[in-house]
Amino acid sequence: MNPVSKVDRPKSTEAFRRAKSLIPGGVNSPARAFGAVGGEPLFIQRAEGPWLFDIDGQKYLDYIGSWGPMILGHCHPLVQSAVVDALSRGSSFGAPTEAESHLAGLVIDAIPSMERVRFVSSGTEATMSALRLARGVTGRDKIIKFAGCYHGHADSLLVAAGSAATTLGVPNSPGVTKGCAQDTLVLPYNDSQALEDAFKAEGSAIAAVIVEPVAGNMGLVPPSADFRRALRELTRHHGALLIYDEVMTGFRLALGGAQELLGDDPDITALGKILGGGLPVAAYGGKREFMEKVMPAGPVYQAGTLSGNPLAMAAGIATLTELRRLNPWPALEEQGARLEDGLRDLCVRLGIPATINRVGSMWTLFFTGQPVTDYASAKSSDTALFGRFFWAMMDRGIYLPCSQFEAAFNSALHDAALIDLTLKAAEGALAEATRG
Ligand code: KE4
Repeated sequence: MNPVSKVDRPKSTEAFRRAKSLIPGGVNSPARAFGAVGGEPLFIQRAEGPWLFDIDGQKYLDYIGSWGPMILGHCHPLVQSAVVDALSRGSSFGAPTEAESHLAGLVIDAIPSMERVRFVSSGTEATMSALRLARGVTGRDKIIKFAGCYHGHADSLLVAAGSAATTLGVPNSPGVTKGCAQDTLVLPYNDSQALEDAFKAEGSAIAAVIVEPVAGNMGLVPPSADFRRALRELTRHHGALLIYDEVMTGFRLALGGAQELLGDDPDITALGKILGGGLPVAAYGGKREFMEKVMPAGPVYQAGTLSGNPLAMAAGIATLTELRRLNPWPALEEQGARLEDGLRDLCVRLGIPATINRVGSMWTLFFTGQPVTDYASAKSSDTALFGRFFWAMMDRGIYLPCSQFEAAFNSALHDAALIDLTLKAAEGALAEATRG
């Protein structure tokens, strides 16, 4: 029996035991291991629309959506049929196909700052390649990232903030060398002054600043207007490239992502998740002057056996085409606001210190009474309470992200009835989680 849950899931327990005998930690990505909330992960049998079904026959309303991709819901018929149709013609050729240009055209139409785009197979590849391009274009070595932002597991991005004085990065994983980390400066998110100071000190050595334009990896933290202004002005003034990591926000916050919603104009953008509709597709792209430096057009090397994979392209084309037709963002905003207001009312009524951050269909309920504007304030949250709330919601059939420091994702199928179902579950779960 899972010590943190009131529901017995014997098949998941056995599946996890077997998985741990074969796969490190029993999972193929640490985010799924439930380490931050205790207990053991559920093994999923199938999904449909907004629902997940585990191998013990339990049904859950899905608020992770594969960590973002499933904005249309699971098993969308148009995506399914597109992939099956593509599969009938073969799964991979290692040669160009017209589908790649079709999806590239949809991306470029959606995101005006992207005049050229290169497909890869994961968000990590996209951000790693964007940084290599920025270093290749500028001839500079240093990059700036922000504490609490996650850009995948490329070595130069697995870096924590070093001593505050120097902001020089230190590895935050074994295997990342000091030599690699030393070129990564880590600053507080939303801190324009720190950014200005870093450029004053190192401006001529900085190749790029990479940022989640709306942060989802410390929980949901929106950017201040002043921070966004500083990002664009300081990079432009010092000749560094501004990289928007929209792997999570691309096509999620608007068809053109956070940069459309906020009216921003980055030099390079990284995309992923929704771009592949659940299949492995990611991309980086930007101004033609920069992208034309990518091999074979230019000297900056980047490659991938399954980049532009026909099945993944088909899923992406179907997803973006349906998003353009459906235009789900007004409803995602309306239902997101309904959920935010409902959760806030519950926490006030129950006397629970909480902060809810939301942008469109991305949100986080932080168990802290203070505003959450960066990683330090996010970490003031009561993560033990979050763990109890997570399992109390799971036992009521609501599947939330398994960490206080992740964003939740509504799909276009999370309608008013499902939001109300969520709020009903939350009322009981909050009361249970806060009982002494
Ligand atoms: P992938 O390499 O996991 O496809 O993408 C890395 C990445 C890059 N940029 C942003 C803004 C991201 O959110 C991610 C990956 N997000 C995590 C969830 N916080 C994926 C879940 C996981 O690691 O299993």
